[in-house]
Order: sequence, then C-alpha cells, then structure tokens
Amino acid sequence: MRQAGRYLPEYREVRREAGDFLKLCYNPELAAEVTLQPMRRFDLDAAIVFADILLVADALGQEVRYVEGEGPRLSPPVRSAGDVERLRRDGAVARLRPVFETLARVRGQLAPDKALIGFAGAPWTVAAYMVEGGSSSGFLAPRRWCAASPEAFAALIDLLVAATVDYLDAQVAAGADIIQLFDSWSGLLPPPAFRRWCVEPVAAIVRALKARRPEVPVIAFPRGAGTMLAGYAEATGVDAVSLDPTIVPEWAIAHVGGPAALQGNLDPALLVAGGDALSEEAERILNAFAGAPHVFNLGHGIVPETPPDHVARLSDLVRAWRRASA
Ligand code: 1CP
Repeated sequence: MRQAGRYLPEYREVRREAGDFLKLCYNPELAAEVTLQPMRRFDLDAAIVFADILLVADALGQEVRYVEGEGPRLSPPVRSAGDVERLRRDGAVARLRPVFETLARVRGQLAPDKALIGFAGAPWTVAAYMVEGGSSSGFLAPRRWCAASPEAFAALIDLLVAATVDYLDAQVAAGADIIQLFDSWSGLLPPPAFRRWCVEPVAAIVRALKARRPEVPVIAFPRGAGTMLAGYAEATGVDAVSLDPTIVPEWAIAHVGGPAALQGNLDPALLVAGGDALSEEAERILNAFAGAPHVFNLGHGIVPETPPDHVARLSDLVRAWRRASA
C-alpha cells in the first residue's frame, strides 16, 4: 500500500521542493528520499518505491497531470481503436528509467534484511484512468467501452500487459525484491468482466514475469472484488493476495488463497482513529489470520490525516503480537 505521503511532514517538505508530483516521481534522488522516509521513522519490513501507477500511461504518450486537490487528469482520453493505435508502444519502458534509478538508489541505502517492493497498476485499473481521462467514482466510460467494444478494449489491455511485464522486469533488474500489482478498481466489474479484464491480464503478467524472474514473489491487490475473489490466487498464479478491509479473513482463508499468502487488511481509517479502536482491530485481524500465511498490512493506502505516532504504535503492536504468538 502507499506508505509514503502527505501524512509525513518530511514528505511535504520534499514535495514542496519538487514542486509538481510528477517531477517528484521522475527525480530519483528525491523519490529515493521519500521512499526511505517511512523506513527511518518506523519499524517496517519493506519499502515500496515512490512512483505512481499512472506513470505507465505517461510513458505510453498520454498526457498525465496531477491537479492539486482534484487528482489526476489524463488527456486526451483513450476511447477508440484509433486512440489505442496512437499510443507510443516503442521505448515506453525506457522513458520510465528514473524509476529504475530510484530503485537502485533505495536498494543501495536499505538494510539487507528489508525488502524493496516494486509495483505497477494492473491493466484494468490503468486502462480505467486512461479511458475515463481521470479519477471518477463510477468509471462509466471504461465500463461501457469494455462491454460495447471488447475487441478494441482488448487491444488496450494487451498493450498494457506487454508494457507492464517489461516495466516490472526492469524494476527487478534495478533492485526490486517483490512486485505488487494494484487493481484498485476491479470491484467495478461484474463477474464475467472481472475474469476477462482483471484475472486474465494479471495471470498473463504473472506468467510472463515468472518466465523471466521465477524467484520474485508477486502480490496482487484486487480491491473491492468481494466474492469474485474465490479462486483468485490459483487463477492468476500470484504468490499473495492483498485484501481490502471489507474481506472477512476466515472467508479469504477458505476461498482466496490456497497455498498463496494473504495480506491485509486494516482499514486506514482505524490508523487515523488510533486508541483502543486501532489495537482491537489490529488484534482481530492478526488473530483471524493466525495459522494461515499472512502479511500484516493496511487494506488500502495510508491517508494524509494519519498521525505518524499511530503508525509507530501499530508496528509496535504487530511486533509484540508476533513475539507473544511465536
Ligand atoms: O503528494 C501528493 O499529494 C500525491 C499523492 C500520491 C502519492 C503519495 C499520488 C497521487 N500517488 C502517490 C504515490 C503512490 N501511488 C505509490 C507510491 C508508494 C508510496 O506512496 O509509499 C503507490 C503504490 C501508488 C499507487 C496508486 N496510485 C494507486 C493504487 C493504490 C490505491 O491507492 O488504490 C492508484 C489508484 C493511484 C492513482 C493516484 N495517484 C495519486 C492520486 C491522487 C491518484 C488517484 C486516486 C483516485 O483515483 O482517487
């Protein structure tokens, strides 16, 4: 999940210095610094490289801007087979070289026992932003297009699968130990479309990446997918499934993972709330997943309102629970 960001005063300072969010993503020195900030403050097991899932759209030639207070804008929106044709396939990954430099810098400064997570958006979620032209509560444009013109939409998904495999492979070459695929909007699709546009592309990426990098674990985060998650680990071939906060642990152990690990799934709002509410929820989750392979994590990214002290308390709490249950 996102672990750097605006809840940290030291991040806000670097962000001011960089000016624009994209400039920060493409500045390896500053991006490495904000990746490492949470590692210095908290006792965490892994760092996630500072970048964004929408950099792939930028590398493919769509104009990506982050408008303060409004979220990302992607223009022009991709809405036809011709629009897909016009995307720049060649050299897309080379344009993401600053991200590889960030990874190499972070790996050089990170303790050897800390993992470094590389990531990308899953094809459906990146396509959703590319087709909608920005963020949205409903993402009607991509939901309508994938249903009305599945062949044209498939061309966009295939392009994203290929670009994402090369992007992730290069992240591993630069120092990523683990890969996470964020499918933040997978919960917007009905089951057949979820299988076609979320499960199949993630499976294709995992297959291709495993052929090149069999040793690198892959985590997927199909947010909001609910009962569509049954059989997800086996169908995609991922090593771990990251669960959003609505998923009942006992159900996930029985239906989602199989041999795969489960990750999650504390509601980020509890980290804002703190107090007994936070410790009770963390313990509920730890106890519920005990006995199954589990990576404790949030169920979605950390929010700007989060008091940093609560993050420190949560990591202490999880460490103490592990010691007590060892
Ligand atoms: O400084 C700022 O205000 C920018 C906020 C921010 C940050 C910190 C954005 C803009 N992106 C990021 C970094 C980021 N994004 C990371 C790096 C790791 C870290 O922060 O520690 C990661 C892993 C992401 C992933 C990401 N970006 C996702 C998938 C996970 C999720 O939250 O669902 C998505 C959907 C995005 C898109 C995005 N990036 C930023 C915004 C405002 C948005 C749009 C969100 C929306 O649609 O509402």
